[in-house]
Amino acid sequence: MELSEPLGLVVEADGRLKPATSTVVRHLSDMGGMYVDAGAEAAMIDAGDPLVYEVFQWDVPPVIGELFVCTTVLQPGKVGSEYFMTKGHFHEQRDRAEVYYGLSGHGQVLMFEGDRVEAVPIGDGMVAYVPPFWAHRTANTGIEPLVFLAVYPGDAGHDYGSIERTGFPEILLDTDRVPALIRRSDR
Ligand code: M6P
Ligand code: ZN
Repeated sequence: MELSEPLGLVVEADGRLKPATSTVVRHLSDMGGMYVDAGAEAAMIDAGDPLVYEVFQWDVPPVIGELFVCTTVLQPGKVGSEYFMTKGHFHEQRDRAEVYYGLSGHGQVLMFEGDRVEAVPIGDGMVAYVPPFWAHRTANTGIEPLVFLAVYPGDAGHDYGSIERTGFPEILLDTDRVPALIRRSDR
């Protein structure tokens, strides 16, 4: 397989990566049942199905040694009291790590492995490190779009299945304007 050529990329003021070879657009209806308040989710989908996030990616050959580069623009908002977030995934190759570099906005990267859950802040100039084996998702706790750049190995892959089935063990809720991680079983 041919490997990538040297390339320069630009993150535009709105967070779009240029050039990008693939774009993911996720509205609330694309996240089927991921928010804990199913009633609020259904009402928001009925009322116009808001845009939650977009990913702008420079694709590379999916092999060891290459690195995917992408930006995510995650809108501000809540479903009930749960902040807008990405779907979240494990890497198909579980032992592949990832780095996030925050460009604007305010949020947290939620990670879990086994029964452990950690939240790392992300925002302008902040770096979050996702270690091997940890599932990861990002929540926007601010009032403007959260923009971050992610870099991850070419052969990592995305495994959404287990998150779609069981969710994260803890969710990030707005409690009187303060983000708090709450055990799903404690609600
Ligand atoms: C980051 C990276 C991407 C991921 C995106 C959205 O930019 O981790 O690989 O696709 O966030 O997250 P998800 O795929 O979980 O919806
Ligand atoms: Zn990842």
